[in-house]
Amino acid sequence: MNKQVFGLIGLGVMGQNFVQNVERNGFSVAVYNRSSETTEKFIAGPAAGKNIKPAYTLKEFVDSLESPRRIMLLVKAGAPVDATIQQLIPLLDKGDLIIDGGNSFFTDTERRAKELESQGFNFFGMGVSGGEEGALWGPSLMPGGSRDAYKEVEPIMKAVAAKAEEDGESCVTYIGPGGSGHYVKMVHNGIEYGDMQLIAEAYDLLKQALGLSAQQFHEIFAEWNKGELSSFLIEVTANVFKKLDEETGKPLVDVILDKAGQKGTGKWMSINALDLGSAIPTITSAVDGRILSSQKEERVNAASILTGPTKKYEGSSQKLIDAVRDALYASKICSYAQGMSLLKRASEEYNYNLDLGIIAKIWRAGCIIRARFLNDITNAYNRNNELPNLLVDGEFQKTIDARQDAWRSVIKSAIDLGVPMPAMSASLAYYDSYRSERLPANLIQAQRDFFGAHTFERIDKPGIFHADWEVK
Ligand code: NBP
Repeated sequence: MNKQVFGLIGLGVMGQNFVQNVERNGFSVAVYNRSSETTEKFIAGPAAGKNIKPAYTLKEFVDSLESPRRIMLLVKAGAPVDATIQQLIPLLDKGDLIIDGGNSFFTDTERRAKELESQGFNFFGMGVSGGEEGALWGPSLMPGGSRDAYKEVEPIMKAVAAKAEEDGESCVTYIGPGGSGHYVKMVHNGIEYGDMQLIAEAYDLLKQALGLSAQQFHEIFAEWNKGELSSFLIEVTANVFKKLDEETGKPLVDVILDKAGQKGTGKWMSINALDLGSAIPTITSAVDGRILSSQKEERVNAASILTGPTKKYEGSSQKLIDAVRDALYASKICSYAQGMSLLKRASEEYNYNLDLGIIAKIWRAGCIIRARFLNDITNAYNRNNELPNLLVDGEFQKTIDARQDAWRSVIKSAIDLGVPMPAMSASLAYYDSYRSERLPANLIQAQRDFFGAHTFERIDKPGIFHADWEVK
């Protein structure tokens, strides 16, 4: 009997869509789900007439796959992944490959890879981005694990991944060893948090300063999507403003409660960046922005107590709209500069040997942060693979130079009007800090030495010094 080429466990929305994508690309598939009713429904529904074979026990599932087996898990991250692996192991042969395609935390992936590899199995942590549509029609895939094992699934992954518009290249590449695939996915998601917050701040300033309507916002974002900001998230934003609420007839965005949730990847990235000593203030501000938004009741109370400026914006509307577009682009560059710097730092710390230019390339299609500007990042790393920070690339430097007056004027307007722009301001402060030859850390070192004898270095000679700070 012919065995199936690819196995998938976990028929949630992602699993069902991913497996149809694999089958549509010519690979036979076996599926298993903990609850058999879901499998039955899937087989009778979307999988009907396709080369997708159901299994109702894990043994039946494993036996239906060709060797070495390629098994992908798309189950809820955390304990379900460990539980599924434990049930699978006694049924597998050495050399079989398990791929965890869920949003697992990278240290869990590191642990699982070590455990499974020590027992002779192959294990991959693979970031999958693009939501349910991406899973069905072409996601961006970030697989990390052993390079040899990747060869076993490379043709399948290349076939199912999104293809970049510019050159038709598949948005998947071997990322690196251990938990690197999930690490890169975590950074992708953190960058996504940054992008979303920056867009929301641009909207907020324009709304508060100019009182624009949803239709006007639709037109502005649609226009921005034709230029340098062209990206999935700007396109989504433009379309959001078109949707009317069926109950009230108002723009749906205006009736949505201003409380944003956060599932964890943005927070994980901020915590990890602090651990590695890599500054990502824009992305951390985006996480903070969601946290503050969720404190709705406190904010409503504070709004009746705390005061701010009462000024109205008096300049030209079009000038502000154009300046906000420029500020958004400059802030976005800074946010990506922080994300890429963190990847560079993590690559050194965890020996991932990441290729930053190629990572930017596989984010060009399929994933949530897909954007025209990712080509510019790849080009920057092609010019200099050792770039310490995107900001010092000649092209990005020119891009920011051309926009920095507008960027500063936008932040000034926000301050004058009392509109919070935490992520945009954090981007500008990052830029100003990074370009400062001298920061005020001399004073911090003096304070630390004063109260804790922490010592300091001097600008005029090498060595470690401590002063007696008592001035007689
Ligand atoms: P869910 O995260 O909702 O997981 C549903 C699947 O997990 C079902 O097949 C469920 O089986 C299975 N499962 C659970 Br819950 N507990 C289990 C256990 N103890 N043992 C075995 N199976 C268990 O589904 P999803 O939204 O499709 O996401 C799958 C993964 O992909 C997640 O890690 C998610 O973070 C990640 N992801 C999601 C998206 C997205 O847009 N949704 C995007 C990118 C990545 P059951 O049917 O028996 O309950």
